[in-house]
Amino acid sequence: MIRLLFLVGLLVVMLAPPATAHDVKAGADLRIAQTIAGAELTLVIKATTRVPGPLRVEVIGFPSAPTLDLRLRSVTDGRVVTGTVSPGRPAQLRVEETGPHELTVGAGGESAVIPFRVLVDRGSGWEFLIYGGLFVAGLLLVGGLLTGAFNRRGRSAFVVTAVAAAGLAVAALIVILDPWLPAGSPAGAEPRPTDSVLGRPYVQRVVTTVPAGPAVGEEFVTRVELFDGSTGRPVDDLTIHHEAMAHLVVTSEDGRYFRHVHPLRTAPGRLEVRLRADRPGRYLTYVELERTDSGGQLLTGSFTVTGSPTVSPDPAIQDAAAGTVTVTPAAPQAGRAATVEVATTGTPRPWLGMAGHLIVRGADGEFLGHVHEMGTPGNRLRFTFSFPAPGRYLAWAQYATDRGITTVPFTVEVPR
Ligand SMILES: [Cu+2]
Repeated sequence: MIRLLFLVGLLVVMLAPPATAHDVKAGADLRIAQTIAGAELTLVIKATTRVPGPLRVEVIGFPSAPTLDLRLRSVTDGRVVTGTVSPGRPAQLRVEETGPHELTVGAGGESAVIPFRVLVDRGSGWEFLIYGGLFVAGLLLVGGLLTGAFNRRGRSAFVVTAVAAAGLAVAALIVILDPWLPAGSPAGAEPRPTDSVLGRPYVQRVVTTVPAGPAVGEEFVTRVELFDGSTGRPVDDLTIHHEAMAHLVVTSEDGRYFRHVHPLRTAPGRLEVRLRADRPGRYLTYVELERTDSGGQLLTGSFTVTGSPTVSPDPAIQDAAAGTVTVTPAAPQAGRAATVEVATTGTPRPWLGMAGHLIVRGADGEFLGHVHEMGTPGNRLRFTFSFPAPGRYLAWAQYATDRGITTVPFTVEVPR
């Protein structure tokens, strides 16, 4: 009997609680990277515990952020509250109910509309068994004591004690099993079919610039329009993926220009970011995103910049200083894991949920890879990366410190 109990206990411990990736949990902050007014920042919508109540919004700048104008609208009843937020000065916006909301963020003539849901945990729903069990046990314990005191015959006292013990056992069992029991959906959650395991259709994209064919040195808007591959309707169900609605990598064909930015949602299915190019030619764009209940997707595109190169090249795209990057083995084999170590200047702090990012592009632009650091021994970032085929690769390691985001560009040759 003891062996059986031990076996059951072991099984319970071994069965991990069911994990659902990218589920917005009540009680968890929502972190969204945005590139706005020339700044790279992360907006933090703090978890709410009660509604009506205040919703706290913070901003972290890499390295700085402008004051952002906030406008929070409840989709359910149209109620609007406004405020401002800057680093170290959080906003408190009053929310009246759970459910869908839109947060409009504005600065420097740009604005983004971020759809999200205000969720409040309702508990697992099994509490009634815990409290019920304890209540019954307590009641019967008192009853048992009274019965024992006034009744000489022990049998009814035994029954009462047994029921009390059963109540205690149920309460204790629920407490122990709680992480494995299905949690009730939080108040304000989107009603979803539970059997939607197939995912949603792939996204088709159109990348354009405003104006079309921008000139070197002139600010322009890169616009990404997302359409559902099946219906052709705008895709507006992006989930937060690595702390952003979408990650946009823009590189010149020669790789001397590199930007990793987080475009603003200016309309349903439309993402925009302002850029300035420093050389003419073809630019390649890569969008990393994830639809609700679907996997991650990588979408590619391109645009052309006209004019002649600017006099001073971009300081962010100089080659890495000797000794900054170590690739092991020095001549990596195609399809085999290689280790890339990058010496950092300053202590990295989390950006997009990680200490470091490595983006690798094939010389012809046909391939783009993105991995995260695998442990940071001291002021070094360590990545594991498998180059898919022989050839020349352009790579950029990125990390954030108090001084902002550092990009370390380097090239890797994978021999035949
Ligand atoms: Cu990103």
